[in-house]
Amino acid sequence: MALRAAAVAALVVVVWAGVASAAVYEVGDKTGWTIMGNPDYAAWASSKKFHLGDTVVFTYNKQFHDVLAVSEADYKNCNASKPTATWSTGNDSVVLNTTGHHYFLCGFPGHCAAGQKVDIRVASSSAAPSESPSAAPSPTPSGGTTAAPSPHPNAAPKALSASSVAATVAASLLSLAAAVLA
Ligand SMILES: [Cu+2]
Repeated sequence: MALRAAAVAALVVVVWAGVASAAVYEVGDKTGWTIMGNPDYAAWASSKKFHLGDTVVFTYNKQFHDVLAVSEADYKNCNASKPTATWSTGNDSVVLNTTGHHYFLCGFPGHCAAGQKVDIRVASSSAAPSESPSAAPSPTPSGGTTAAPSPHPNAAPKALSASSVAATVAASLLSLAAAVLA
């Protein structure tokens, strides 16, 4: 049972690390969502690498701006008449749950034409960086005549603070699971 508990604990850590790796991006960074100062949202977007599950946050004065999700054609033409979604609280989080382009613009007259529009492209999942488990050091013993290595619960990682260790944790979990099932 101890091994089983350790395996479950390791699995929880892996899942947690996966969730924690989803990034949150403030649109325009500290400038926010505005036309003041003519922010370059194309430059902002191209400076990021958006992945499935990431969140973009639009922060703005709702008296002067809003956020509309629009089609590619409406994005190009700054047509705010038929958005597919609208946000207007002034602090709106949008989860990027599909790959491809996500087009947003401000629906206030003239703002899109002044540059308050952003094209956020989410890379396809196959293009997302994935750490190869083979790159992580494996604690699995190689060779020897022992058929079933018996790791103890201490083999499970305890203090993990960075999602970057997910691959290592996954490798450990695989070894642990193999041992449990053996
Ligand atoms: Cu605006």
